[in-house]
Amino acid sequence: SLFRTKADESYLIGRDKSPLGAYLDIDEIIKLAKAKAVDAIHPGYGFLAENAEFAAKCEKEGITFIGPSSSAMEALGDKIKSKIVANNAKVPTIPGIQKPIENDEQAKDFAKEAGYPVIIKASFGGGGRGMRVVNNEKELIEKLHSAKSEAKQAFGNDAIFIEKYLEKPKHIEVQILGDKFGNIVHLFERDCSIQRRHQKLIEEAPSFSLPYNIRKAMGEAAVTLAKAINYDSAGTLEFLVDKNNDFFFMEMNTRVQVEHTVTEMVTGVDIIKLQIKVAAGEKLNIAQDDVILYGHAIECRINAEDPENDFLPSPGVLTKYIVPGGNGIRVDSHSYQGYEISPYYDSMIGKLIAFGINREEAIAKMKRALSEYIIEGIDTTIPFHLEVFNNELYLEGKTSTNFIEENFSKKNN
Ligand code: MV4
Repeated sequence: SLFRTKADESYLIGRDKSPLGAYLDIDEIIKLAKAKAVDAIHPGYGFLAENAEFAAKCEKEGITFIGPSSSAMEALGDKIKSKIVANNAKVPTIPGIQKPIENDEQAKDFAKEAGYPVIIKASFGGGGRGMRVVNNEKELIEKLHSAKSEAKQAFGNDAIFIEKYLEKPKHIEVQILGDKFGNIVHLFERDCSIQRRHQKLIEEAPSFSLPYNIRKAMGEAAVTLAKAINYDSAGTLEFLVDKNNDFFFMEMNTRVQVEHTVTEMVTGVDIIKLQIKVAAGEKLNIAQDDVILYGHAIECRINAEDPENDFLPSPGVLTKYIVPGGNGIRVDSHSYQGYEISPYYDSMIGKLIAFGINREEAIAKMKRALSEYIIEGIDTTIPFHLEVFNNELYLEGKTSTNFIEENFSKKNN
């Protein structure tokens, strides 16, 4: 990876482990960190970024984990617990039962009262696993049981809960930053509605379709919740927003996310730099009033996938690789000509970010940059992105989490 060539020192970990095992080798990472007298570890946004065991081991060994405390991470890894925390802080959550489902009757009673459709979710779930949308009572029992066994299988915990299902919501997430002195600011929100099978493909900041008063209220709700748990690092609170612009807290991510870049572009705040500073015990050097939005930013995830073929992974060597540039274009990437995209990991080649004075200009710059991003040897999501930026509904801002399914499914599924 490109970043390794930029580091002063680098070491191989997990030589004899499997591709996943190598990245998850907590003990070897700690051992190496101690041998090299490492002060702090940044876990990135990958494998160990939300692993409370890893954070706890760093704490125990006196190595600063650049992220929240292991206890905050543990509490927020549980979706039922985090809903209860939100409710106690008077932050709205989706109507549902605030505890693990104990029997079929309980779920049946809730669904009857709330009305179908409802959704079953795994408390420790992710990536849509252990999740079931239930349209009527006939489906309920079977889906309860299959969700439970899928959750057990995938997450080693079969706690599931039930909520009212929101139709065609927007996925809006709020970036926050806290320090060890109780200061917390929000950096406003991102719209991440354009996803496919729970993989985000396009993210934007700020939200282009919500009025300012709603966005401000969401930011304040995020800070309220973060304060309630003494959160002291960078984090993201995910909300769903319904057709009436009512917003509901869903879950919190205790790491920096892939799409933090668009927030950096519209606030000028270097999120990673501040995350490192607060981990080192420094006070946040910005107050809420210092956070001023300017312009619009869009990120496209350029993946090694074939959008013409159901986004089938397309690993291989980048035989030609030329990145776009110019005013307002940012490329964050670990790739270079000759680099091989491995079949074992995430298929991302790079993140292409465009900044403009408004959404229209950001889109124009993005289209130009997409057409100038030259990648040969493998298939990429670039043609898909170009299509989105020519889609009328997208251009009008009429997107939801169902956007790809509704507009691209004939071709891709
Ligand atoms: C929902 C929902 C509608 N109603 N919950 C998907 C991932 C998981 N974190 C939560 N998800 C959803 N939860 C209720 N009560 C719709 C989704 C959902 C979704 C959410 C965000 C982005 C893309 C999505 C795609 C399908 C379903």
